[in-house]
Amino acid sequence: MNPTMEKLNSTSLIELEDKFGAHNYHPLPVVLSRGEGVFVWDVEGEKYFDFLSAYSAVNQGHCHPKITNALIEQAQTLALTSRAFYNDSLGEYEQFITNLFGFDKVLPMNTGAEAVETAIKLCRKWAYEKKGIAENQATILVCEGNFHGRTTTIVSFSSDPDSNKNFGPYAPGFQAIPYDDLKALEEALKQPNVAGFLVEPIQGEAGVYTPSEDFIREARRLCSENGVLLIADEVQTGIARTGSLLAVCGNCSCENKCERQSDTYTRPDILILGKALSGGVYPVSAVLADDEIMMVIKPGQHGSTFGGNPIAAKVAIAALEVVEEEKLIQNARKLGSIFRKEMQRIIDGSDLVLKVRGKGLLNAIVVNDTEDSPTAWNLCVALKDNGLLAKPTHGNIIRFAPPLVITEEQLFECVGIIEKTIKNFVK
Ligand code: IF1
Repeated sequence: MNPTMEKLNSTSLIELEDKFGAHNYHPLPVVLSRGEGVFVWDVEGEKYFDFLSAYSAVNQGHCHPKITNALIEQAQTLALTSRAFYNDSLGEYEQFITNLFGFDKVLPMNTGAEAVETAIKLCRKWAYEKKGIAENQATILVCEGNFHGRTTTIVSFSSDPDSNKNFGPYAPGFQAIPYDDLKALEEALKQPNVAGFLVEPIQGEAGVYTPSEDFIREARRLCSENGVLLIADEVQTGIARTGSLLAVCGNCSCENKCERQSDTYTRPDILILGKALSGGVYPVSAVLADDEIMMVIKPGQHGSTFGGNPIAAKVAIAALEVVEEEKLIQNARKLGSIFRKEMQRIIDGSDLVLKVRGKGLLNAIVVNDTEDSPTAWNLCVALKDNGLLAKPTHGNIIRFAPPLVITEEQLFECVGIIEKTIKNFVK
């Protein structure tokens, strides 16, 4: 950056992005320059509660010292070797994460979408080489309203025109069924050549849709009965966000160190993690599975330049240790139920908001207006003016997902900001 360039203000920085950056986002009009814990500051020094957490990548809070130190130390030691050679961090990380989540092996990648693509390739290869489905005939079931990333294969099975219009031709081999519909799943599983069922335990982007209590557990039973792989995309719901280590843990909260054997835990065949796997300081994602599935990929058949790099390995260990050390699971569970109770109280006294839904500290409110109305957006701008940052997901739904390190006192302060903003809001 030009050293003489005086510190630009928010308006000038927005103009720079507008002039020189692709317009693939429409950010809220705030320019952030610092983050710490649950707080972020804009260029003018205004302080905000972050109620988006970079879409649940910053569960451990912004710039968590333990995680950033792991990043800095490793970056000053050995940053990238490629997988052409071994390195002294990857094996330790692989042992750590497979023990923690209870799978034989992990395939390390970088972004969530890369991990989803990896899971799709793994499922298809397993289907041809182990299940005996004829080559190129495998079908993977997905859910309407899904969000699994933005690669051309993944958007091929999106039901959101914003995600896939004019990005065709679309990849074949996917079939969508309604979310949280066990009858539809049971029917679809009767078809030949079904290899897997890719599902978000809670649909984040679709508007934080929490399915019926038994959906994932019954989906597990149906997939097992039909020899189909259950593929859980926990990129957004995982790593303590929903008040359990994984959303598929159901109501278990690691109080009893269940090693995920508890009866409320639904074990997927393939587990996909991302986002908070690094606490938001570095792109780290992972695909976990047992040998029977993972070993179908042989040397040279899959990989990536940065996948499994030493920095990612050290950062991910630190990020996962913070979850345990700071009891983020228990905090998300406790404060999540307080938050929904408080939001319900506010909703009961206002006709601006229809409902609140979610699990742990992944919640959303439905604004009482049409999807294409500016109301949710305008409410988020008003929240920003009152010191809290959130952003609408689909049209009239506002996601509320603070870092899991938030304290009860801070949560009540945020409830106060939301209540005041709703009360004073004029459509
Ligand atoms: C954007 C949404 C959230 C994800 C699940 C895989 C991925 C994501 C369940 C891919 C990513 C991000 C992408 C980001 C905004 C955000 C998002 F609004 F797009 F849908 F969180 F809900 N599976 N979600 O939620 O992970 O490749 O991004 O690392 O694209 O705008 P990624």
